[in-house]
Amino acid sequence: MRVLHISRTLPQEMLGPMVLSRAVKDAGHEMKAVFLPDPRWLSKIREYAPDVVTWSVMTGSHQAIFDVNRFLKSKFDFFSIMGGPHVTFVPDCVRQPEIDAVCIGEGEGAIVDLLNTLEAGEDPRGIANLCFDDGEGGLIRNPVRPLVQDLDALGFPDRSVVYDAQSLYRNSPRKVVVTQRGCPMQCSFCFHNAWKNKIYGARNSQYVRKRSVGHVIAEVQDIRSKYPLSFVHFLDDIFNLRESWLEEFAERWPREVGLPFDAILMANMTRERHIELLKDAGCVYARVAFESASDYIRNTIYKKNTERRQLTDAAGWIKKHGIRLGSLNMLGAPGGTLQDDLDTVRLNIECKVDHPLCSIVQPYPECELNEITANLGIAVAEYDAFPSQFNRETTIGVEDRRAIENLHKWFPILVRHPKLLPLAERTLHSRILAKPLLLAYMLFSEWLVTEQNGIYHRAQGRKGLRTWALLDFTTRVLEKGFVRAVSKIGGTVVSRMAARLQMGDERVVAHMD
Ligand code: B12
Ligand code: SF4
Repeated sequence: MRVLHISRTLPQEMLGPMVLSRAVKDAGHEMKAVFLPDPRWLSKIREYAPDVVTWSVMTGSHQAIFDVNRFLKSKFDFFSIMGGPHVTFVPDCVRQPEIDAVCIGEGEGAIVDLLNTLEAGEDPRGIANLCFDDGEGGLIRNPVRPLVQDLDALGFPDRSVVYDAQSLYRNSPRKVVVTQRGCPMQCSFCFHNAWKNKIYGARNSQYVRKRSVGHVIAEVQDIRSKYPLSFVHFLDDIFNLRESWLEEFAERWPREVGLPFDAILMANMTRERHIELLKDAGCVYARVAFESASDYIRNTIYKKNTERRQLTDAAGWIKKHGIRLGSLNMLGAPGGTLQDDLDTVRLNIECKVDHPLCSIVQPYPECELNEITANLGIAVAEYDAFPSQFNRETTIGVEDRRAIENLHKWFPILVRHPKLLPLAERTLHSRILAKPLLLAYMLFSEWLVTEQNGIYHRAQGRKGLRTWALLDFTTRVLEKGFVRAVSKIGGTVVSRMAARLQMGDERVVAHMD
């Protein structure tokens, strides 16, 4: 069977279609991908004539995907299947006649069973993990198969499916790698809690899985033998999850790979020893999720189970060992106040965060935060109203909405330039300043990315004109400004450039954890 994965060009390559493609190809089928915008997308689809079209769906971009799928269904004949977090939690969308099936939870086994069944001309409606419209106003929702326990047995993700279709990802010297699945924490705003408990009813011992260090290293060596690679971005939600794993990784990585990398750490698991190991292994940038300075918001609302002291300790050790410190923060919490959010700015200032990343909280489907916002009477009415852009506006009915949205734009600037705090406080309620602040936020975020690029260059020992910070910053800002100005006219070249320029923007890492 011929499978085609269709996706928007996102700020970084996606592993979902790569792992699906590994399973699809190992089972003897074919898989390709198309990334939008692509002026030749329709002719590519016509030439390839896929039997099955796959989509990965996140809340916020779901409507656009449903629309494109509907359009394609009116032109071509294929079986359409969607997977990923949005449809896992909102499978009802399969009632739309153009969506033939949705996959709940992990998809490797389900997609292979589907292809084999369709090829044999049999009825796929009994396949585990898949959900169908029953034609009578209800759903056929099959049970999920057990979680994949041995991640090494899945093989390496098939990168060619993505890199052959989108050269921006292939040519980038920075590649994403994941070493685990699952998370033991219970954070109310994160999909893990709902995925583990509501979808799988799993214990942490089944849910939290790690690849062997040898398998990860072999994958990175394999990538390096085929594609440009000088920096590894580990996607793991908690890189310091298991100390014995970290010890082995830190011992082998510098000898067997020797590339600089970045990672996310969980403050309540972090010891200074972890930072020493990471530093020795080549970590140049580590992010810690602060979320909120308020103990009530962080632990009662967000359920991070993390003391303020654990945040400041982890941050202090990262700085002490000369690693760039990033923080992840969320403003506009249900039950929180503007003062709580200003305290979060102050906590970041106290910790001297180099790369402060901030979003405005969104209660995604089936996450516990929805129940919390519903109990407070400020829940999101419709997921369809979710912004598809990175969280820059509030979707829940919090007080001081305007001020929180303005503070979000000020956030990275204030953390790096605390003297501006009194000025910022005077502007928070201003409506006229909203747009200029957004512009300042975007420019400053570009500057943070420039600083980050500088670290990557230094870690590689690179020198020369293209490593000059001011030049890097100016070139990217001018290019983006130019693309914005002329993109209204449309055109192939501009679309391509716009897609390229998304690479490395602040959203790449901003929402994670
Ligand atoms: C890396 C990452 C990104 C990257 C890459 C996104 C991507 N599409 O891969 C970037 C930075 C671009 C990104 C952006 C966003 N992200 Co993000 N991201 C992640 C992260 C950390 C890892 C994803 C990953 O690679 N997992 C590993 C792969 C192997 O798993 P997977 O993609 O889930 O695929 C498996 C299954 O879901 C399923 N599957 C997936 N697709 C399909 C398709 C078919 C046909 C089938 C059968 C099965 C199937 O099978 C796969 C293998 O088992 C996750 C959190 C996490 N730990 O998973 C958040 C996460 C997916 N992101 C999330 C969000 C909210 C976003 C944004 C909306 C943020 C924003 N507001 O801008 C955007 C949306 C972008 C988009 N349109 O896809 C949420 C999604 C919640 C939801 N209800 O939708 C998550 C779960 C984070 C969270 N804490 O809740 N993200
Ligand atoms: S927010 Fe981070 S620590 Fe919390 S459950 Fe999600 S991945 Fe785990």
